[in-house]
Amino acid sequence: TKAFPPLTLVLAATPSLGIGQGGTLPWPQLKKEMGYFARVTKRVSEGGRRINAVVMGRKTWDSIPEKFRPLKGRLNVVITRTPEELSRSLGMKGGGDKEVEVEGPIVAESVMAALERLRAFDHTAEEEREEESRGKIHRVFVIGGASVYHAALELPQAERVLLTKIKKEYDCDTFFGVDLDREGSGWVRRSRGELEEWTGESVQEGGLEQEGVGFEFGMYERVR
Ligand code: FOL
Repeated sequence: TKAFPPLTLVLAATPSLGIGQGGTLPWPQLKKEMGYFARVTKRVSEGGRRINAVVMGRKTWDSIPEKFRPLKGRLNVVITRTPEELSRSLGMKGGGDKEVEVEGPIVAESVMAALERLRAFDHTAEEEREEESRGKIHRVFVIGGASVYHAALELPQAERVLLTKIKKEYDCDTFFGVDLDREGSGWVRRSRGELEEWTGESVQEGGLEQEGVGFEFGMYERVR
C-alpha cells in the first residue's frame, strides 16, 4: 500500500539554507516570490470541487499576518503539541472583549496525525466519487517551519520539494536541514520545464530580482 497522501515541501532559503529570523522571514518582503507561493499552493487541476491543504507548525501560523490567515482558498492544518493553547488564541479574533468563534485551521499534534486528519477529511467530503478518484483534497503542501520540515522529511510521503533559492545571505536563526543539491542527498533537481508542468507556473529562466535580491524557483524529487 502506497504512502498517502504525497507531500510537497515549499520553502524559500538563503545560500546557507536559512529560512527564518526572529519569528519571521529573514528577507524584506519579496512580493513576486510570495505571489508564487500563494498561486502554487492554491492551484488545483479540477477547479471548483477540489482544494489543496497547507500543513504548518504553530510558529509558522503565528508568523502569518492575521489578515492572511487562515491562508485563503486552502485547507489550513496547524501542528502543535498543545492544541488547547492554539484554540485560545484563535478564539480571540474579532477584537473587543467578546471572544468570537471564527473558522479556524484543523489542529493536529504531529505531522502523522495531520495526515490522518486529512485522510479522514477526504473520506468525509460530501461529493459522490468514483472508487478510483482521490476525493476533495488535491495536493498537500508542508509550509514549515524547520521542525515540521524535519518531521515531514522522515516520512516516505515527502516526495517533492519546491525550493526558492534566495541569492543573498541574511542573518537567520532557523535553517532547513537538508542540502538537496549534495550528491547522495537522496534528492534530484528537476528541470525548469518539469517545474512549470507540475506547478502550472511559467517561470523565468535565470530567476527573478526584486528589491535588489535575486531568487530562483526550483523543484526536487526524492530518488528511489
Ligand atoms: N515558501 C516560499 N517559497 N516562500 C515563502 O515566503 C514561504 N513562506 C512560508 C512557507 N513557505 C514559503 C511561511 N511563511 C504568508 C506569510 C508567511 C509565510 C507564508 C505565507 C502569507 O501571508 N501568504 C499569503 C500571501 C499574502 C500576499 O500576497 O502578500 C497567501 O495567501 O499565501
